[in-house]
Amino acid sequence: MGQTLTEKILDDHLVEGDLEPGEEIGIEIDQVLTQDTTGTMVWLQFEALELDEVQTELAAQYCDHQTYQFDFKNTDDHRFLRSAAGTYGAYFSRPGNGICHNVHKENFAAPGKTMLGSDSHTPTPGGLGELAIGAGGLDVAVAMGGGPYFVEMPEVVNVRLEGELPDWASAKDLILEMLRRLSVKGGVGKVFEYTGPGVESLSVPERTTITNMGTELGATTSIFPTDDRTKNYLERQGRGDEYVELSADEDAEYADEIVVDLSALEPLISTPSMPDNVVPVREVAGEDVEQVIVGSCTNGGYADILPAAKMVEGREIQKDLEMIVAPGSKQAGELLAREGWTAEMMAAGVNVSESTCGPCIGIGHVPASDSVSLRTFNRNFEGRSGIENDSVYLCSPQVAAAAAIKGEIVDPRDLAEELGDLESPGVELPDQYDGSKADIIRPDEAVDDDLIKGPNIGDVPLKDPLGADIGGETLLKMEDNITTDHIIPATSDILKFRSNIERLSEFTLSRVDETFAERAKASDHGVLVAGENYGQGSSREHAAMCPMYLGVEAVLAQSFARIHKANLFNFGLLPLTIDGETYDRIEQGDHVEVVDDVAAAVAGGAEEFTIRVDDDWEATAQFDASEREREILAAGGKLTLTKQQYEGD
Ligand code: MIC
Ligand code: SF4
Repeated sequence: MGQTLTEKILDDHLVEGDLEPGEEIGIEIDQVLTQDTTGTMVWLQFEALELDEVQTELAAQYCDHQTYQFDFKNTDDHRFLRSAAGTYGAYFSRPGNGICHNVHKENFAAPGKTMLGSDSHTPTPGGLGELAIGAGGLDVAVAMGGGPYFVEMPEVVNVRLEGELPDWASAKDLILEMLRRLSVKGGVGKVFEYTGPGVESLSVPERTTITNMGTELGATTSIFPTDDRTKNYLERQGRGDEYVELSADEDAEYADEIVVDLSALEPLISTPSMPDNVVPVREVAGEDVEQVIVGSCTNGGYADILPAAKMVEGREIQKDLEMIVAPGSKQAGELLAREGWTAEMMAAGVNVSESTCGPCIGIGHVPASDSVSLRTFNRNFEGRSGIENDSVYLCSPQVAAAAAIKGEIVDPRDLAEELGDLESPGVELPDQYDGSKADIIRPDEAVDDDLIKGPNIGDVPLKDPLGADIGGETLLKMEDNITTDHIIPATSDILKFRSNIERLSEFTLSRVDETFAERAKASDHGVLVAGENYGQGSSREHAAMCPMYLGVEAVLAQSFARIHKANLFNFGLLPLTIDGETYDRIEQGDHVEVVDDVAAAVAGGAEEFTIRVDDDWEATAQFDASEREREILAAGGKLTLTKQQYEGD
């Protein structure tokens, strides 16, 4: 039987297990990526592993999320990251050089390679045939030390593309259509492999918009085959020699097939405040807009911004609205400037910003109260923009620019008809770009050979080995789809403590309940209860570390997001799956106790536990863990276990 492209790449990198859906496999990692919000912990953990240098083919550290330096903490973090990259042999991309996924795609992404990144949008280079997976920082640190990455073998789903995109529809509309059909949980345990005649009509930047936002479906990753367009893209980057032709075998078998006719797509939009609240733009047309932002790792490339620039050229954006353009990389920004597009945008009234994630996680350009913000980003979780009760819509650059011209949400097809002189901008790639100009310090140019830690950089918290008794007060009962942004918000006032868990933990779950951290600390032992898809969103391991630091011992949820569940294991927390009835019955404040000797049961292979609630009633909770995850829990976390393994060798 033939293989899917995913299976081929996994097979080439397999070090443990079989490619059977649901089974745990270990794969060798070629490249790793870290960024500034997750990277400090990655390097502190790497330091704790006491290795001399990075063991993967390539490691790259980016400074992208918070590039506005509010106080010394962030600048100290960036300096620490530079020193860590220099000390251990990683590439270092300076603040201002762009968002990790954009810069990585331009400079390092290569067909057929595997990559692990401490950011949930790591799958972006899947658009170039790289198999890239997002993970918690500790998994990335261990992979960087040469250890395999363990993941449940996903089901491979064939997304067959037919036809070609019509005028005004874009790659963003394709991924929004996937979200409309499948929801934010629709990709859990899956890889989306794009195939079919429609693939060749999409440029590499369009493909990476799609693979980037596969994360919002909950997918393990997404991938495209390679072809002349991939080759051409790499050649423009001066990396033509890295091209490899890759595709699935003709007789490959997929777990499922989804067919999307590109020619039937129209401009779509996600309405507040979940990426899968997708409707045709026409359904919400007429809504007043006060802010429009074009940028991010989803739509921040040259090929994404150029359509918006062409649309506003020679026009003026509405006076009661602000339009911000933040190029995803310095490369994109530099090319647009050289070709005069930045000047055109500025003349139209656009506020051109630095290359950063910034506003995507509420750092800068926070929307005004009670206002609508239209963004080309990938997430619109409530409060993520930096203000509670925000109203953030997600759309393509074309829809964003149309709103800036009109002052309200409008389908660009209708605006074109109204104006008479607005043409569909299409997609155009830049001419050759000399990659050496990128603002990256190579390992052989390193400026530091020792770690430089500022006063805000703390230690990695460790936990005791798993004991027999687990349980305590239900410190918080939460609903479905709780995001890591709820658990540890990423706004600048909070994120500045990312390297200092003692301080950061004070903000744990504060967006759900302001008194949580205080209560958790006071009670010392406790559990969390949640509905479906707990921990969706980011790879932020702080969302497991901080509850652990405050004394949470177990999380009982109806289901978990993949990366967050792995992070819970990594920090020694017990993830238990409960059914709807049990969820309904447990109240906040109830005392929940796991009945068995937990340490012994985990070691003995138990797949379920009895929980006793308030000494009054009992229920069964499922425990789905691999052999390796059981060992991690027993040791009190992955860092302790990995150190023990190194010492044993
Ligand atoms: C995000 O988009 O939420 C982030 C910020 O990029 C996170 C990483 C983080 O938590 O710092 C992600 O997606 O993993
Ligand atoms: Fe940055 Fe936003 Fe992309 Fe996360 S989703 S990497 S915050 S641009």
